[in-house]
Amino acid sequence: MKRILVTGGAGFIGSAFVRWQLKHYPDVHIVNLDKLTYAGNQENVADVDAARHTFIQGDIADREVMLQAMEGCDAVVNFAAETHVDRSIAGATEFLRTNVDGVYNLAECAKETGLSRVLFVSTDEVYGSIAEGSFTETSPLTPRNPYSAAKAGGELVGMSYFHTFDLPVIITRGSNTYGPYQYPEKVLPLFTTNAIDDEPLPLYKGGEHNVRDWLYVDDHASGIDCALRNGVPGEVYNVAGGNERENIELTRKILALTGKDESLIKWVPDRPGHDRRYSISADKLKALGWQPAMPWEQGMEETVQWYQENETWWRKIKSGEFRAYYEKQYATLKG
Ligand code: NAD
Ligand code: TDX
Repeated sequence: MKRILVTGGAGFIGSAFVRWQLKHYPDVHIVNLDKLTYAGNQENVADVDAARHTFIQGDIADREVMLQAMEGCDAVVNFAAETHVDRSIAGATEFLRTNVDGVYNLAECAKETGLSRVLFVSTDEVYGSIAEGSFTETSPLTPRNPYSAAKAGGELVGMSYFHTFDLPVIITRGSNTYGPYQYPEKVLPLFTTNAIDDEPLPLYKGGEHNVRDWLYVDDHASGIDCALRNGVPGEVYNVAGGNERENIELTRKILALTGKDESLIKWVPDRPGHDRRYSISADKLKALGWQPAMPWEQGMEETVQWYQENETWWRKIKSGEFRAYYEKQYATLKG
C-alpha cells in the first residue's frame, strides 16, 4: 500500500495510526481528512513528516471532498466519528450524521473509486455489556447507548457494501483505548489532568465497579494495521487490550501516579444506561499475527507522564469549548 486515506486522523487514535504508518512503512503516503470538530486537533499530527502527509479539512459525509481525497489511494481507514458516550446521551444528532450517514457516504464513494481495502474502525461497545466471559466477532450486536447504536448502524451499512457490491470492507472493534493526545472528556485524561490540578475526579456513583478493558493506543493502531494488511474482506476483527480494570482501580492508579490521595474522588450521578462490563476476545486477530506490546503498568506510567509533560496541549483544550461542556455535564460538583 503506497497511499492510504485516513479519515479522522487528527483525533486521538487516528493520529496515532498516522504516526504508526509513517514510522513503519517508509514508502507510504498518508492523506489525512478530518473535519476538525471539537475533538480534532492538528497539533496531534504536528510532528509527522510533512512530505509524506497531506492534510485535508473535510467531512466524511461530503461526497465531493471524499471522492477527491480518495483519488490515487489504495485504501481508506475510517476513524472519523463522534465518540463520547456522555455527549451522545445529551444529544445524538451529530452521532447519527457522522457515524451512520458519514459512513454510508464513505462506502458509496469507495464503491465508485475502486479501493483495495475499506476499513471501518468500530468499538467493543456495539456488543453491549457482558457479565462473564468475552464476546467474539460472531456475538450479536446489542448496543445500549446512542453512541454505540450509531456505531453499530454505521458498521452494518458499511458491511452491507461488501455483501451487496463486493466492496472489500473490513471492520475492527477495539476496546477502551488510552495514551497520549486523548481529548480530556474521556475518563483517563480527564482524571489525570484534574488530578494534576488538584481538581475533583468525578466518578460515576454506582459505576465504580464497572469494568473496561484498556488497550494502549499504539497497540490499537498496530491491530488496525494488522487487520488492514492481513485481514480478509467481509470479516470483523476484535482488538482487545487484555487489561480489564474496574473504574475505581483505574482511578486509584491515576491518583498514585500523580501523587494525589483519594480525597479528590467526588461521586457524581451515574451515567444513564451505564454498561457494566466490556470484554472481547482478540483471538481472531492474534491468529493473523497481532499481539499487544504495551504492558498495563508501563502504559499507565508513560501515559500519565505524557500528560504531566504536555500541559500546553491539554490546557489549551480545557480552557476552550471544553469548559462549558464540563460545567454543564458535572453541574453537581458545584453543589
Ligand atoms: P476522537 O473523538 O479523538 O477523534 C475523532 C476524530 O474524527 C476527530 O479528529 C474529529 O475531528 C473527526 N471527525 C468527527 N466527525 C467527522 C466527520 N464528519 N468528518 C471527518 N472527520 C470527523 O476519537 P477516537 O477516540 O480517536 O476514536 C477514533 C475511532 O475509534 C472512532 O471511530 C471510535 O468510535 C473508535 N473507537 C474508539 C475507542 C476509544 O476508546 N477512544 C475505542 C474503540 C473504538
Ligand atoms: O467523568 C467520568 N466518570 C466516570 O466514572 C467519565 C467521563 C467516565 N466515567 C466512567 C464511565 C465508564 O465506565 O469511566 C468509564 C470510561 O468512560 P469513557 O472514558 O467515557 O469511555 P466509555 O464510555 O467506556 O467509551 C469509550 O470506549 C469505547 C470511548 O469513549 C468510546 O469511543 C469507545 O468506543
